[in-house]
This record gives sequence, structure tokens and C-alpha cells, in this order.
Amino acid sequence: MIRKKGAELIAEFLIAEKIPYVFGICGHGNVGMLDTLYDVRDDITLISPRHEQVAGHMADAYFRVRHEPVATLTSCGPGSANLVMALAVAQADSSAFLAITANVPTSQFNRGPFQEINRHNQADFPNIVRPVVKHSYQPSRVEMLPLALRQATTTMLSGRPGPVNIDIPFNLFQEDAEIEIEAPSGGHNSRRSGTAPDDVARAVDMILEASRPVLFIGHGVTLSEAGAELTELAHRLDIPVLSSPNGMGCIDMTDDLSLGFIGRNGAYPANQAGRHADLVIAIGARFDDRSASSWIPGYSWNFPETKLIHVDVDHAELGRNYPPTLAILADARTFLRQVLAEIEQRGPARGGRLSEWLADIAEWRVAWDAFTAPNFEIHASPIRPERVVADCQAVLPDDAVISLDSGVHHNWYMQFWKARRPQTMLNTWGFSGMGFGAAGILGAKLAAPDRPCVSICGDGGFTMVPHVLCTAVEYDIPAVWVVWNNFSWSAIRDIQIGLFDGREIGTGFYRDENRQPYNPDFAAWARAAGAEGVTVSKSEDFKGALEHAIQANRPYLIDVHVDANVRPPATGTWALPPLRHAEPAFGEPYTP
Ligand SMILES: Cc1ncc(C[n+]2csc(CCOP(=O)(O)OP(=O)(O)O)c2C)c(N)n1
Ligand SMILES: [Mg+2]
Repeated sequence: MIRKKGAELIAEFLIAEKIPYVFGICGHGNVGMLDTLYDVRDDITLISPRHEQVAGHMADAYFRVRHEPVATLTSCGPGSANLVMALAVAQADSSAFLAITANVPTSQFNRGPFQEINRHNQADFPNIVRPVVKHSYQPSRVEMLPLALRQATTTMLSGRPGPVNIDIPFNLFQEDAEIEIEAPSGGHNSRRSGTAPDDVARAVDMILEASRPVLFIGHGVTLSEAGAELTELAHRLDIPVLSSPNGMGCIDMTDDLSLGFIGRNGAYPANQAGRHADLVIAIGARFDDRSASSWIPGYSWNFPETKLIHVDVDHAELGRNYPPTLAILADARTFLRQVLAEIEQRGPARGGRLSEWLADIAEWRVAWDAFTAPNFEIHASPIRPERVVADCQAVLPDDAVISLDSGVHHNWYMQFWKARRPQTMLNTWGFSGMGFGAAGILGAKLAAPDRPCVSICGDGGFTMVPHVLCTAVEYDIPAVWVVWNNFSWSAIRDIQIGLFDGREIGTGFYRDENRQPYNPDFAAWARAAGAEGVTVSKSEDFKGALEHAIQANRPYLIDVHVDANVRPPATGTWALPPLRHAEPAFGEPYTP
């Protein structure tokens, strides 16, 4: 037993957990914790962005890049309420951070003190975040802190990672007590589960019997750091790989067996392979509407005609949309190692077994390349979207990290970006919260200080969190923002154009009576914040501007004027019932 002040204990716990950063904003509720962070400032760096949402996205992105968690610290009431979006984004994409929120003193519970939420329950912040965290802990005595902290970090990092909240009444930071120190959690991926030997044998039987198999991978493969095993299995048996955005880079996407993303904004060979496959081995991936063409058979998948092996660490995802032929509750890397060992044991495979299947895929790839490749060469003003993707691909090294926001710019990257390494392409996939891309890049850069970190974000999305520039300058975080400026909430305007006869309302940015396209001068805005800023409206200028921004090693914004009237070709579909769904612009659906 040892006597400690609550705030001291929390700080020591963070250090023992190897948490190097706290991203947070002050408030009267957390001054006690801040005061202790002053004492440990050599071990834990406090970074205070200008909005709590940004702190959360930074923490989320930091984890996605490094697979090591950091914490946020927000005050009671409004400060913590600003965190909800970031928690939701992290939870939807199985990313982890420890959200330390402050609350009112326990002695004031239910008295309605300043910033208490108490209509139903005293100090009720945990109920605000309940749906968007894995768990919310609210210790009410210092003695309860060690257990709550250990459980919080273990919960956050075990099984399917997710954000966890620890809500701490004001007095706990100040008060001391005799406490027992708890052991740290062990960190991410320190607990892995495999599957039963019978299921491994059955999975391998199914894989070796299939004549048109595909692997479909998602964030689960990235999170379990199973890229090498995945690539080995794909190569060993010649199985093509489809990736959801958060799985991209687990197999080098320039590999012949990588077919890219599936769904409306996927690549044509991926949708063709998905809908013609006789076996899908889905690992750490969800069949959400966007990667399953809204579950309409024949567009992306053809279950139940196609057999399904579904592997996930979360039972709730197994069979959520398609009942699996074989469901496996396991960690992705452990399962892949089990499969590889079983294949090894069965002896050499028959070479060329899938040659017909691979020949079909090669044909689809040629057709897709012939359709899309010429557009990557076109120079124009405003710039064609393909050009921005191509120049980013040409300029950025393989280990650069990009973060995308929500919007049509993201669709282009889902369809055409070739991630070469895992944990290099950050997407707000499940919740698609605008602000993630522009804010997350700050956390990414702190996680990977020696690698270029570039956010490609919409003009709308950037305008939601423009103060990221101040934080970059204040803390000298040399992130680069490529603002994809199409003077509109283009992703949504495109829905109005496609489904509402172009009756545009509330989706474009204009000024004056003659409705001139309007946006702030983003480059000047960056310069006003003390960052560098340039505007690029001719495609010839973008590549050089990006090279320069990366070399500058300073916070840098490039305002790129992109043509809103060039839309990504749909190769699957996406339905918003009861509205009719659009047919793919390229390729036909298929019914076996
Ligand atoms: C916080 C938030 N508000 C609203 C939406 C709905 N939404 C999705 S995409 C989009 C438009 C994005 O516009 P912009 O950032 O300019 O990107 P673009 O589509 O033009 O590339 C909107 C409003 C969202 N995903 N998140
Ligand atoms: Mg836009």
C-alpha cells in the first residue's frame, strides 16, 4: 500500500502504460490533472489543440499509425461533450484511445453545480458517451482509480480495440488515499485468440476445394498486424485480395494479387471477383453497405451461392449481414498462421490450380485499366481528380501516411490509391465524420515524425476544423493539408444530382446575388495562422507544390481547385431505400 494523490496516480499509470502524449483542453474541471502533468512534463507531453474533437481525432489517428494508445483529457460538461464525434469515429473503426474526462466534485453530485448533467442521473456524462465507447468508468473514490485505470486500458486494447472513457470527479485529482498499484495492461496485441483445430482443417479444405476464391480483408488484419501472413497466404495459393479502406496496405496494393476495394466506389476487377467468387474468406472485415453494394445480390457479392468463411475477433460481426458457411471467432494473425501451418503440413500445392480464375481477373483488370488510365494523364484547370491522386502517388514515399476525410475526394482514393504498407492510409470509414482527416493528420505526424504525413480533405471538411493550422504551428507539427477544393459539399451535391434531378439546395458554397462559387482563401488562412499556404488551380503545378510542401518540413496547406463535375465511376451500387439505386457506370451486375 502506498499513499498517493489521484492525479499523481493517473500520471504514473499513464507513464507505466507508455503513453507519451495527452491531447487535451483545459477547463476548471481538469486543472487538478493539468497541475500534475506539469510535474511529469518530461515523460508526458501535453498538446492542446483548439477543439476537443481535434484532440480525439489526433489520438485516434496516433493509434492507427503506431498501434500504441494515447490519452485525451477534457474538462467537465461542454469540453467533454465536444469529444463525442471523435469517440464515435474511433469506435466505428475499432480504433483506441483513453478519454479521460473530468466531472464535478462528488460532494456536489445532484446539486446541479456548474456544468453537471443531472436530469436523470448525477454526474451523468458517461451516459452521453455510452453508445460510442467500449466502456465508461466512473470511479468515485481515489481507491477506485487503480482498478478502473487497469480495466480501462485492458478493455480498450483487448479483442476488438475501441475508445474507452474514464470519467473522474474533480476531487479525485486532489485527494489522496492508500492504494494498491495495479500492473499495466500489457499493450495492444498482447492477447490473441486462435480457433479450434477442426475449424482450421475445415477452412483449409474449403480453400483448397474452391476454384474461384477471394480474400476480403478489413481493419482487423491491419490491427492484428497480419500483413506478412496475409501476403504469404495469398501468394502461396494464388488467391486475390480485396481490401476495405482500413485494410489497405496489408498486402502491397501494387501486387498483382491485390484488386483493391469492392463496392460502389471500388475497382471493377474487385467487384467482378467478388460477385463471381465461389468462396470468400473474409478476415477482420465487415460487409457494410458501402463494401457490399447495399447487400443487393450480384453487384459486389453473391451470397449464399458463394460460400463464406468469416473470421473476426468480434462475435457481433460474424454473420451480421451474411450467415457464414464457417464462422471463426479469432484474431486475424493467429488464424492466418494456423491456416499457413495446416497448408504446410498438407504438403506442396498443385501449381496452376487457379489459372482460369486468374486469367479472368487479368482480363477484368485490363478492361478497367483501359477505361480509367487515360484520365490520369489529363492536365486541366480546374484539376481532374485523377491527377491529384496520381501526383500524390508519384510524390509520396511508400511509408508516407495519408489521412482522408468524408466526401467525394475520399471515394477517389478508395478507388485508386495504392497503399504500399499497412497503417499508412487513414480513413473515417464506419462513421465517416468530417474533420477526422484534417485533424487526425496531426496525431499521425506525432506518431510518425520522420515520415511525410498528408491529409487530403474536402473544402467543407477542412472548414469544420481550420484551427488545426494553429495547433500545427503552435507545436511545430509539420503536417501537410491538400484541401480538395470543389466549392461544395460535393459528395452530397452529387446525390442531389443523381437522385433529385439536380435540385441543388444547401450543398454548394456561393456568395453575392449572382451566386459566385465562394470559399475563403485557404492559403491566406494558412498564412494567417503562421503556416505556409499556396493555391494551385492548374494541374501542372500540383506535383511540384506537393514536393515543395513535403521538403519544407513546415505546416503547409495546398489549396487545390478540383473539378467537381468529374465523378468517380461507380462499379457497384449504393442504395438509400426507398430511392432507386443507380446502376454501375462500368460493368454489369451478375447472377450465377
Ligand atoms: C460532421 C459531418 N457532417 C455531415 C456529414 C455528411 N457529409 C458527408 S460527405 C459531406 C460533404 C463533404 O464535403 P467536402 O468536405 O467539401 O468534401 P467533398 O465531398 O466535396 O470532397 C457531408 C456534408 C458528415 N459525414 N460528417
Ligand atoms: Mg468539397
